[in-house]
Amino acid sequence: MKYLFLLFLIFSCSKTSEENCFIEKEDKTVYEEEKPFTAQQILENKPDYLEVISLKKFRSFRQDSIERNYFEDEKLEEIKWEKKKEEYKDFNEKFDDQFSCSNKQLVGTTQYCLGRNNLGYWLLKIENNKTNAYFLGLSFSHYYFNEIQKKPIINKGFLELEGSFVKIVKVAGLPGYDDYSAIEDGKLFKIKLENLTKDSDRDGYNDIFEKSFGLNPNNKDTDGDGMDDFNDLNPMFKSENNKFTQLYEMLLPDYGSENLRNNNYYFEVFISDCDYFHQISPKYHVLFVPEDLKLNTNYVKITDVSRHSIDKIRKNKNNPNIFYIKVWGTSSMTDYSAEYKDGKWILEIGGGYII
Ligand SMILES: [Ca+2]
Ligand SMILES: [Ca+2]
Ligand SMILES: [Ca+2]
Repeated sequence: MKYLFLLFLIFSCSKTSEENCFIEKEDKTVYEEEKPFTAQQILENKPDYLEVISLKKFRSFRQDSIERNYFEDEKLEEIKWEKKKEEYKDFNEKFDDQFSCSNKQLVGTTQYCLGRNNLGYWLLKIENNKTNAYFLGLSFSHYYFNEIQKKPIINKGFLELEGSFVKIVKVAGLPGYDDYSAIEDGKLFKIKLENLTKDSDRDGYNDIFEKSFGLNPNNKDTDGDGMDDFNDLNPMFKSENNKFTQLYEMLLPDYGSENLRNNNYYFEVFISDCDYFHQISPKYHVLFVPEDLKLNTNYVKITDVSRHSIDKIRKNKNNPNIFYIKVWGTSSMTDYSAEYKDGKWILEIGGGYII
């Protein structure tokens, strides 16, 4: 009886695919700008493994960003660019250009650099020709690391980065062109390498990465489909094949014929509760974030890691084979109508505009 009751609870709490994947009317949720954290709040919410030290002498955010963005003449810029390309050739080649890299350091025969991609900051390592990337779990919404680090970033078993607490300043009308302003300068951020590189289930992703995005740090195969997290293109959910997963697969951002299977640190992140969307078999690595902010991980709550989104499906009231669905990019929205005919989807753009 007790179990039956529990079962009933589980059933009544979870929404059906019908509710999670389909909408009746246009969703008119108004986006509310969230208040940026204060320095105090960033400190209160910092991960346990991070130590923050206030420095007396430091390079300010302003100074660092002015020098970083300082544009000399075109020729000099080109020389600088070529020099950087040459300096980071090893990292770019070995990591297949999945990161932009800075502050390279050699420790013994091991090479390190600070990497950045759309998910956030990473420590990259090349050791005996083997590569590893460790996610820092520090949001670019709150943390800024100086482009020019005056001291080595690896020091006595710690990763040490100088920088500031920052907030994102949205540029009105230009989504994706966020700017930063410093809240508090002169910080030293310290993480013990042992904590950073910890990979409890030895699947290739450090614990911090798995916890930041809702993967299981104690299980190589989070969704139990037989493919380990590192090599699973859709590591959070088991893939299925039905007409609606096919529709979502067709609407995914297309990166052509480029083989991204081995780009294990390159992810597209989608905010969706729709089971059909969760069940896709993509051509590159994907992660999903729950629509309910309360169910998000601490990292995703404060970090905008999603560049594209695909809405819920709207039905045509008169024709059960016609559906409507919207796809959002960083600066555009496309409205599709989709007809399911002879076992295939026919997509038509029903209008679209640039924001
Ligand atoms: Ca792991
Ligand atoms: Ca895992
Ligand atoms: Ca798996």
